[in-house]
Amino acid sequence: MEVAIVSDTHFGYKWDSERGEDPFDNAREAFERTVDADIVVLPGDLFDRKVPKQEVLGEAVDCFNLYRQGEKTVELSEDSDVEHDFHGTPVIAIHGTHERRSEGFTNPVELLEKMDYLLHLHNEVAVFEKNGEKVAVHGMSGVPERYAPKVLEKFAPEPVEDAYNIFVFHQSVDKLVYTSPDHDSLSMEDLPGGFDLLVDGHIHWFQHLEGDRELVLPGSTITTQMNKVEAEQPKGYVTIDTETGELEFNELGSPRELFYEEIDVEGHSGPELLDKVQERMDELLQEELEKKPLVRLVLEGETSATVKKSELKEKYSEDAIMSITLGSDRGEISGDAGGIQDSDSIAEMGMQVLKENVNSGFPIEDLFELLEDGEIDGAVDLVEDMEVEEGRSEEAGKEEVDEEGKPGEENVQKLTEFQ
Ligand SMILES: [Mn+2]
Repeated sequence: MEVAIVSDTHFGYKWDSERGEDPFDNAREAFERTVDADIVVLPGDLFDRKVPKQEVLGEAVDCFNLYRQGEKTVELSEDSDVEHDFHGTPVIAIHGTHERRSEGFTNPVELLEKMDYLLHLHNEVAVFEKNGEKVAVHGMSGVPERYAPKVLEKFAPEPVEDAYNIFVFHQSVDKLVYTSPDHDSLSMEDLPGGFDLLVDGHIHWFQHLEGDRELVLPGSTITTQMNKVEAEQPKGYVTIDTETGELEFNELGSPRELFYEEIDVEGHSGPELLDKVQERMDELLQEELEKKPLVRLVLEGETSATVKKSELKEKYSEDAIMSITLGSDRGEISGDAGGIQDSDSIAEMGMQVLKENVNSGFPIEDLFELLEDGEIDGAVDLVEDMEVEEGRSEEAGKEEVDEEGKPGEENVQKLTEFQ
């Protein structure tokens, strides 16, 4: 069988900005190109927010209608934990960190299941059959990292006999991506053995690790972090031929270009610095591109120049969507990092102070980002959403993982993760 895996489409990411259509454009291309697959697997973060705007849901449904027009070539076998009547190309999804909600609340992936667009798995297996061949998809939806080892232990997925077995999850994994030293998270050794393939969403760039446990991270179909890795790694989706075990990464044709540029401004005066930036921008913008590119400028070195990031962004706003960082990829501002002063660095410092002082698991970065983008309605929605859910969690008094592995402290991770 041919299995296609399209991860982290993040519908609604940068909605209301000039990048608002990017998630849909990229997903549409991936969906169109995989409509003839026997099975499509979506490893979480289909949506960027757990309560997407109606317009975002509408466009997502337009995308999923592509699969509905596909042909169903497989049947769910009786070995499955679930029953489902697929229309068109069978789509199986788990929910990710961005969609997870407390028990009793419907997340957008569950909503799509109710609308009959896909089958949502959480600690369940779906087994497909085609001409005597079997493919088993075992799905564990996203849970807060600290609970992941326990939830997986409880799920304890066992490979289905005589089938090609895929385990799909959406978590950080030690050594592959930053995990907090303060609490447990999954490590490679925790991942179940005996599977033909392990598939992890969550991490936004493609990785394929072969060995004792074969693990593939398809990466997101869109750029979200504007870092060096994202600039170097193409965006795309994965296909697997389950008969030969052959795995392929398929690059998308025309996602928005990302340039990551480090510029040494050591000892530069203001005009020198601006000239150097201009020179680099001229080089970058030579190429004719379908969409205005993303440009991440990292200004390295100490300088006495006073430059406002907002002015630089504005200067090139016709030709590029700019992100400017001082000193390092992480944008750390130290007291002696030079004289580049601007409101953005104050924003970053303010965020640091807020993060240190807000310990309730409130998604403060999301709120800040919305306010920064001038999305007041979105910010109000987020606050209201949190009030409702916090009230509910308190009511339930949840500290431990429940049967479904859906703890009340669902937003804790938002503070440390951007994926
Ligand atoms: Mn993601």
